Amino acid sequence: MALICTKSLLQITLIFAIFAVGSSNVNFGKEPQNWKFNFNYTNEPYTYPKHVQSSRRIIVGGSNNWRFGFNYTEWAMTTAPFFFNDTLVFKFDPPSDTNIHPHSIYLLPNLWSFLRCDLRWAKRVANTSQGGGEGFEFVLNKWKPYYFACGESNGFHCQSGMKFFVMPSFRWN
Ligand SMILES: *[C@@H]1O[C@H](CO)[C@@H](O)[C@H](O)[C@H]1NC(C)=O
Ligand SMILES: *[C@@H]1O[C@H](CO)[C@@H](O)[C@H](O)[C@H]1NC(C)=O
Ligand SMILES: *[C@@H]1O[C@H](CO)[C@@H](O)[C@H](O)[C@H]1NC(C)=O
Ligand SMILES: *[C@@H]1O[C@H](CO)[C@@H](O)[C@H](O)[C@H]1NC(C)=O
Ligand SMILES: [Cu+2]
Repeated sequence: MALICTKSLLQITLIFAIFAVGSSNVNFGKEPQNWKFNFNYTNEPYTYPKHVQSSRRIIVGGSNNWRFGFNYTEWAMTTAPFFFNDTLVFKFDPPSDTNIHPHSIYLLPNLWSFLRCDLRWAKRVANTSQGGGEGFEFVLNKWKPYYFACGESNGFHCQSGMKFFVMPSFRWN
């Protein structure tokens, strides 16, 4: 449910941002100093502070990498916001004699599948061998929600925490 909250928050933030842009016009006469700090219509309609860094490379799970028994929903909530063109790096060892429960990466089609770890319409983006070495790279290059999950053991890994949701934000620079 925290997930839905995160999503709603994003939407509310977005709506508020749109509203703020719309109303800044109206308030221009009343609050010029406020307007000055946030918007500059003499330049481009969307000129925001340039404090946000350019495309990042984010290791999914940090030092935990992509593994069983870690809660990636929590990780994603504490790591958010994610931005357009951020690269997610999934690191997991390929199957071997010592690694008999390898992982993979799937994209689930919607929130419903995500919540239920229903892999029936999921699209595999990386097989069990593709997370080795420097890891598997996935670029967030569309403005859409991404529902990631491990597809192994018939959804059991997903249900145990190997799933997370990402909605890339605009980067204003
Ligand atoms: C707005 O943009 C113009 C042109 O780029 C610039 O000269 C001016 O300093 C900007 N004003 C503010 C308040 O950022
Ligand atoms: C994202 O990366 C693509 C390809 O490198 C580039 O063409 C595009 O302008 C980038 N978009 C943003 C918002 O940074
Ligand atoms: C995983 O995908 C890679 C790249 O497409 C391919 O070379 C490899 O054979 C696949 N491995 C398995 C176990 O399917
Ligand atoms: C992961 O954390 C989220 C948010 O705290 C929680 O709702 C969810 O039940 C946790 N998942 C597991 C498998 O523990
Ligand atoms: Cu797994």
